[in-house]
Amino acid sequence: MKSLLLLGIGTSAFVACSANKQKTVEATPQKPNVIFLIADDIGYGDLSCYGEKTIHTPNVDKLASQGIRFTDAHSVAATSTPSRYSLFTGHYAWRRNDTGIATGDAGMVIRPEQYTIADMFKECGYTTGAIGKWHLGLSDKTGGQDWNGHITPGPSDIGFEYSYIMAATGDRVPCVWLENEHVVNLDLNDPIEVSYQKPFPGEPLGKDHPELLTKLKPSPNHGHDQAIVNGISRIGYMKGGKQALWEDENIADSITMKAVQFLENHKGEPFFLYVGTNDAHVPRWPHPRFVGKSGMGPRGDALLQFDWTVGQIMEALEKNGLAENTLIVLSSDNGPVVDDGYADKAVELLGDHRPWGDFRGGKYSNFEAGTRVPFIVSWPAKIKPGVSNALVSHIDLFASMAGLVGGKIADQAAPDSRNQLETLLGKDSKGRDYIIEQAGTLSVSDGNWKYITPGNGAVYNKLTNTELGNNKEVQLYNLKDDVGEKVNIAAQHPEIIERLRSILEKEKNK
Ligand code: NG6
Ligand code: CA
Repeated sequence: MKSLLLLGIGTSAFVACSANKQKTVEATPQKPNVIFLIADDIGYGDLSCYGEKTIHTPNVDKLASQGIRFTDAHSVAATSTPSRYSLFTGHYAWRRNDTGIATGDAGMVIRPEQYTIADMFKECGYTTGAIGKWHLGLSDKTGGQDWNGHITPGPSDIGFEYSYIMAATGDRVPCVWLENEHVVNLDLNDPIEVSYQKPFPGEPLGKDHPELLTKLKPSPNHGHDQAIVNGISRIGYMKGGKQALWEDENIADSITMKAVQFLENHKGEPFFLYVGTNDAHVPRWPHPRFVGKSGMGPRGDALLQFDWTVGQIMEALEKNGLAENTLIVLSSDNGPVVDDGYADKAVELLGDHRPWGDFRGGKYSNFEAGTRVPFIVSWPAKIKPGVSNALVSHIDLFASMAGLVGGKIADQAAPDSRNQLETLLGKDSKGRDYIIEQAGTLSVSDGNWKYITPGNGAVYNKLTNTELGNNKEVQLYNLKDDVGEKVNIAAQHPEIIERLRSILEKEKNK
């Protein structure tokens, strides 16, 4: 309701939603529940339904077999914060200059007055929840959190009625769960302090005390050598809160359990649940029951753990009679990375596995593997299973979900999101006419042609072994003939470059 009021529109959004609902009543007689299951750093080739023979993810495969598996779907950006920002707001993160990878003490990137997909669901009568990875900042400003009190503004100010989240990432402090904006299990006699500026005297750091790193050590020269939590050094400094610290091996269990609880608690009403898994982000320290199961070390085991989470959620839906009328979107926030900073043998044990499938690059890259992610939409009551090659972007989930539930988005809200519901439900096989991808620079793809704007960024990230796709020259690839973006044919096709370049210019000037 907030943005409508801010925009000076008198009608309540709920009324708008209900009024609009009448129009869509035929298409959606019963409001479906909606779950977004967003993996972290899981690539196109990391799920067996996408064709790699080296990994076995039966639960995701089952979801794909009952829904639509998309082959040309994209996250908005090749890292988490801008990707999730855009997913929740329908606003391209690159329109702002403060949506880069957030620290654990960052202020909230989405401001309370901004209209989000959760606001929209809420106004349409949905119960809303956010569980797992957040990475969108909290409180009014960097360092503005009261970790020992109510951390506000937070998820509840942008539409999520319930939240159980980690503030940022597994490798950033504070390593605690926040439930409804309060640290879980906090002992006020051992208050939490967090800083990204300077260490706390007396608190050992990974860089000085490798002997205390009993679980994982950072990869050489790859950061992650500050606060030590549970035998793993992280990014940022932290003090206190011993009783509240998460156990790394239980992170997936906690997220899964909270997700299952949420859907059980709300089975009698329509709900929207965002689940951001920690798998397969670093530090990878899966539960012992997955250790050694993939043969690929902790990264492969974390993929199996992700698959387990998916299976548990599907089973809980089944048990509670919700499976038929729940729409699940399963995807990843960005492409895959093998060594992202910890010596977890992910490189050594990768074998023939190709997390990026046939695509070039990976997380952080302008090349396709940066944002071409797994994307499955399942809704047994309505969707005929299949595979779709339509061009799809996370940016459209907001408007498409509004289309689904009869939500009304005011003009200025979610400006970049389009209603692509027909595509998501498998009734349209084309999808968008173009998408914009964000990494070191911006790219435009129409599904056939991909134009990467010139940029001065590094060509290669040695630490993660990623071809970043930055180039001082214009790049143009024909994705249909050259899906691996091997041959830059910019010189041969100035007219195609001009067409894609002008699309981007128009978008930038909006
Ligand atoms: C990088 C981290 C990386 C990961 C990433 C965020 C270093 C050297 N690397 O800065 O490990 O945390 O940020 O990943 O610190 S994301 O998927 O949440 O965007
Ligand atoms: Ca990520």
